[in-house]
Amino acid sequence: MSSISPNNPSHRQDPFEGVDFYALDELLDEEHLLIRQSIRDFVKKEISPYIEEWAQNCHFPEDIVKKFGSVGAFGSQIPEQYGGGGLDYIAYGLIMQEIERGDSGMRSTVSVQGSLVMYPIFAFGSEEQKQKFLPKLASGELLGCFGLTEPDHGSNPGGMKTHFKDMGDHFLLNGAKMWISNSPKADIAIVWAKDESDRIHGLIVERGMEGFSTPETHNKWSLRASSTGELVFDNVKVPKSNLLPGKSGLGAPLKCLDSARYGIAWGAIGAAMDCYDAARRYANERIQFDKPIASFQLVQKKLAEMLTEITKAQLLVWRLGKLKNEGKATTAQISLAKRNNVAMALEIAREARQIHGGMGITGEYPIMRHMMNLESVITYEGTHDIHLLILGQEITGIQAFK
Ligand code: TGC
Ligand code: FAD
Repeated sequence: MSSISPNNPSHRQDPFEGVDFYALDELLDEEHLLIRQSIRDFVKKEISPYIEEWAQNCHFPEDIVKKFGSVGAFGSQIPEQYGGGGLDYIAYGLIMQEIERGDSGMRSTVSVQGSLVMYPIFAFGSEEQKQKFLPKLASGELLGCFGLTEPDHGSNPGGMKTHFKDMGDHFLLNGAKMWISNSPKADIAIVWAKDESDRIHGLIVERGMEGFSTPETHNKWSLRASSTGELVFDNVKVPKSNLLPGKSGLGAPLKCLDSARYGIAWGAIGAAMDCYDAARRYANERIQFDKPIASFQLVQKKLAEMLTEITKAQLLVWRLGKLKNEGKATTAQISLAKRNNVAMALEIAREARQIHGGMGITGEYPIMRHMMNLESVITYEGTHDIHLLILGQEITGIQAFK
């Protein structure tokens, strides 16, 4: 690939300063503000100058993993004794917001590692598993992935076919997972599979185990700077000590998804803020009919509606974060926020793209990249419609999935 240098003038300047129309910073404490600033600085230095080229070239920069580790982006909500940050859920949300302001694919890497790999090991793992894996995952020495989705079971993971047999001194794992973020580069995979009684369990599958492969998924138009692939298990011998002993059943992976979906609700605001900020600047600079396009009412309408929706979304996640800190946030509340905020961000990306006219389709601006990324974000971790049905079930008491 071509050389990537921040000194190359084609590499994007990043003048972003935040969006806070309702003085919501007053709801954050000193530590939250410091964490947000340090991640914002990190994104400006380590992601913004390069992201366009990574995305254009479908390149996942493997060295970013240790850099994320060094800035405390992995497992901020995991206790410090295991290498995590020991921080609250507002801090976790702010980290996701700032990283997704840089790129949704970068945020994917971080939310998978923190919420879908470290969290299940922390919540359902043995003490030995926690000691062995969590500090290395926190530092970025190890990269993990989470295998729930299968080729024939996406929205309905309970129908999964991946299974394992008890062979006495080990388990024998067979099956395949699809659409797995980080998989081609991951050192370990948290794999959800059925035992001989059709009960779902989590297994830690390690790179190098015979019969385990991770083919990469090519030709994506979305999350191009994130590495996506399959997990294939062909008679993989998994040591019994690699089974997560603390919880079984579909509720175990769904509990991990609660944490990751919560992070996405914050992250989507980051992508929306970046699009809004770029559109606001562009509207003031771009002259048509001898005036800045910002002087036209239709452009002002777009900007005013963007700011309104971002502000509503910010209030939503702040309250959700407080509930999460108190252990009270429900799955349906998280669904509402993930669904609303991702759709909001996608709509803002589309409107921002229009404000940029033809320039909006180029890599000179972050808009089209965010827009294409958000097409994955609105699908993974439960599609837009699945979250609507989770809410429908909460409201009516009637499940409409099946
Ligand atoms: P259902 O019968 O509703 O529930 C099965 C069992 O699970 C329990 N449960 C939960 N437990 C803990 N936390 C939750 N959030 C839970 N939700 C449900 C439930 O009580 C029940 O327990 P039990 O003891 O009675 O058995 O399950 P269902 O089969 O009807 O499916 C429900 C549905 C459709 C909502 C669910 O399967 C779902 O959410 N589908 C969407 C699938 C999804 O989100 N996949 C995400 C894959 S990972 C990913 O996309 C990562 S992208 C990462 C990135 O790059 O950022
Ligand atoms: P389907 O389930 O086939 O859905 C297709 C359409 O049918 C959707 O519109 C859906 O809303 C609709 N639909 C399905 N069921 C119903 C119903 N009952 N009622 C109404 N409408 C319905 N998975 C992982 O396990 N780990 C990962 O790390 C991961 N990373 C991903 C990264 C990317 C880039 C992408 C695109 C996906 C990733 N996924 C991952 C998979 C993701 O979670 C699934 O794509 C998602 O859950 C939807 O499953 P599906 O693609 O099979 O769609």
